[in-house]
Amino acid sequence: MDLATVQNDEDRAKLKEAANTVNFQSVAWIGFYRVIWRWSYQNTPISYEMWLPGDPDMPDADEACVVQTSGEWGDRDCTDQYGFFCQTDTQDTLQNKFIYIDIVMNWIDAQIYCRTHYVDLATITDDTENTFLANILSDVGLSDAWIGLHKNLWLWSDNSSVSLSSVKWESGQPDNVNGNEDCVKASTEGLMADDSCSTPLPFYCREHRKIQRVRFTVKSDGDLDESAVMEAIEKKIKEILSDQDMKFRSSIKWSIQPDGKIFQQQKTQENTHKRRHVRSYIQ
Ligand SMILES: [Ca+2]
Ligand SMILES: [Ca+2]
Repeated sequence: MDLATVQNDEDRAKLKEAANTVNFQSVAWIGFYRVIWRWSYQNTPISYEMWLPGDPDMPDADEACVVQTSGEWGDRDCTDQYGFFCQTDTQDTLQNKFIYIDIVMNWIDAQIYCRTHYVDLATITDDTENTFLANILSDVGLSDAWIGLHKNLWLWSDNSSVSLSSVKWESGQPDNVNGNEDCVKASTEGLMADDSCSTPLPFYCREHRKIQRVRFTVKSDGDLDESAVMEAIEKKIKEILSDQDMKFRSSIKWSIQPDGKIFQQQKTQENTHKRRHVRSYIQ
C-alpha cells in the first residue's frame, strides 16, 4: 500500500514482529518525512524563491521559518521575534492583499494571528509581490519580517494524521545533521531518526489486509477426523486462491471457539442417526 506508518505502540509492535520474521536487526525507512519548504497557506510548495546567498543555510536544525529581508529570504529560528506579513482574501490589489503587522512575534504566533484576523501568513508568488513587500518594510525602516514559508512539518506518506506526541524518536533525534535529513528511519523497536532521503536503506511497507471469514458445515456419518478435514479444506482454499492469481500474500487461520475447539457438533435430530454436523470458521 505505502511505506509503513508507525504512530503508536500497536504499530511499533507490528514493526518489531515484521523485523523478527526476517531476523532483521538494523534500521529501515518508514513513511515519515519532513515536508520541504512549504507556504503556510494551503501547504503550497515553492514555485518562486528569492533566497539570500547562503540561505537556507546548512547545517542547522533550527532554522525552519523564513523572513523577508531587504527583498531576499532568510531562514531563521522559528522562535525569533519579528513583525510579519499577513495576506487577506482580497486579491484585487497588492495593497489590499498584503498587510504588514507591526507587532513582534515568533513565527507560530504570527501564523495564528494572521489566521485569526486575516487568511494566513503571506505567500509570495512572484517578483512583483516580493518587491512590494520589500518596499513596505523599507518604508517603515525595518529589515526583517516573517513570511509564510516554513519547513517544520512532519507528514506520513500514506496521509495518516500526525500525532507528534505518540511517535517515538531515538534520543537526540531528529537532529537534521547535514541540514538535509528530511526522511525517517526506524529501529526494530520503532524508534525513529531523521536521515538523508538519498541514503540507501531497506524499508517497511504497510500491507493492505483484508480478512474474509468463512463458516461452513461438514456432514459425516462416522467419527470426524478433524485434522484430515482441516487439511483438505486448506488445500482446497489454497487452490482457489492460486486459481484466481492472487498477487498478494494470503494466509489461512482457523478460529478457535470459546470452548477451545475448532469444530463444534451441531445439536440436531440427525445426531441420533449417527450423522455429525460440525461447524467451523476459517479466516
Ligand atoms: Ca539562515
Ligand atoms: Ca538524524
